[in-house]
Amino acid sequence: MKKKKLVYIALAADLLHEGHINILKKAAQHGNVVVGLLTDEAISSYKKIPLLDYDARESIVKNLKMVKKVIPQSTMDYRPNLEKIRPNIVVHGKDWKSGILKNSRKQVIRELKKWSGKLIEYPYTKNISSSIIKSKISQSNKQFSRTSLLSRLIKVKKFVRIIETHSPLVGHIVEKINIKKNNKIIEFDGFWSSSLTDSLLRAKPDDQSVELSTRITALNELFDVTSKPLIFDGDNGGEPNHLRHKINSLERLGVSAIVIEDKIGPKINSLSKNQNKSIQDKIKNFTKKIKIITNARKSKTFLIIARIESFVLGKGLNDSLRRAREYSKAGADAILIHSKQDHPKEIFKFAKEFRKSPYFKPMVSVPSSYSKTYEKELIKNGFSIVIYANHFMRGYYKTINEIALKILNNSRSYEVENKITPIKKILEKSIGF
Ligand code: SPV
Ligand code: MG
Repeated sequence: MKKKKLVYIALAADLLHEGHINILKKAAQHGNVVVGLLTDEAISSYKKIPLLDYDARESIVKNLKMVKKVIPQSTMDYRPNLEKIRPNIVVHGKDWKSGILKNSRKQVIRELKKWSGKLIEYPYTKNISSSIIKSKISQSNKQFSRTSLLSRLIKVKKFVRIIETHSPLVGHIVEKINIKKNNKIIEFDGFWSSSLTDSLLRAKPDDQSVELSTRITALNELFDVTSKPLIFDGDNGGEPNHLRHKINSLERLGVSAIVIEDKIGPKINSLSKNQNKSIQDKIKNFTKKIKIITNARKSKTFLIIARIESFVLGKGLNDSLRRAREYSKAGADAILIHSKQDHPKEIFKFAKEFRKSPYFKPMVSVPSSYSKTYEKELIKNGFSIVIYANHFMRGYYKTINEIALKILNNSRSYEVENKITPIKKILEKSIGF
């Protein structure tokens, strides 16, 4: 009997639809189908993290009657799997001739030549894709799985990039903006709700005078027009007796994580020069707050990020390491090690030691003062999250001042035209609403 041909097809298969079935049926007509199921890491290297994780997707795909076998494909480079199984045929939708997968296509063709394999391309089934289904779902329920997104991203991405988002408009821009570098999409993974910029937006100092209810109303508006995860700056968590209720409100809203800092007394922003009145909390009291949050949250995917202020308050490395260990033991899911130096030496020293600890947890960096530090240095030193904490607000403040002065100085608005977005563009669909 003639041996059946081996057919390879790579799929994400997040939300299976008739398009998948159509192409699998076609693939099965050529021989035995091996699905290279894209791992969560592979998918999030070029689009959003899948709704269903690898195991869930695998259990669905391997039970389809057209599929003989499922193997993981862990990057967008098909070659390692092709080399391993040397299929006679690779099946793919036609649409990868242009766009982000163009290069992968060329590589596949070159690779198949080595053993006279063939690439067969079929037109995509019209008007259906996982992205279309997801966008329909998310339009009807924006909170859908938002809370858990950050904990999943930390697991599948080497590095998570978060940026301060003080308004729905900023969120709308952050949600959409991206660049292509080395065939990968580089984008912001989520939002930072900063106490500093939430206060500045309301022309108030960063001293907790903006009520939580005001900040929550703002989050609601932001969540109305976005789908990425958000980390909430919870200052020091406030009154321990109220903390449980705050956590319930934030989690229900769809917030993914709260950062609480180990300072008590009058709130003074960590980047302020004068920290004389800042008092660091006792480890015992702060770990109590962490435990209140671990007990209050409904799901472990709502993360607690403990923020250590030892460096800001001149306490040094040993104190920060002791605190990191105790906060981690108490249940913190990640550690934000803050610094206001203009270089990252102290936080890198911390990272080097903390990485050896049995209580190690993912580390978060806020490089506001050490802004010359590249992300790749943070990654090399073991950080998994970066928060760009205030940059949009600082840009906004500067631009508004410049525009106001230009109009006053020129007694007309013409001179500001080259500093601002043309009305036409604002009304275009790409920016417009
Ligand atoms: C914030 O953005 O409000 C922060 C970070 O807490 S910092 O301003 O550096 O304290
Ligand atoms: Mg703050």
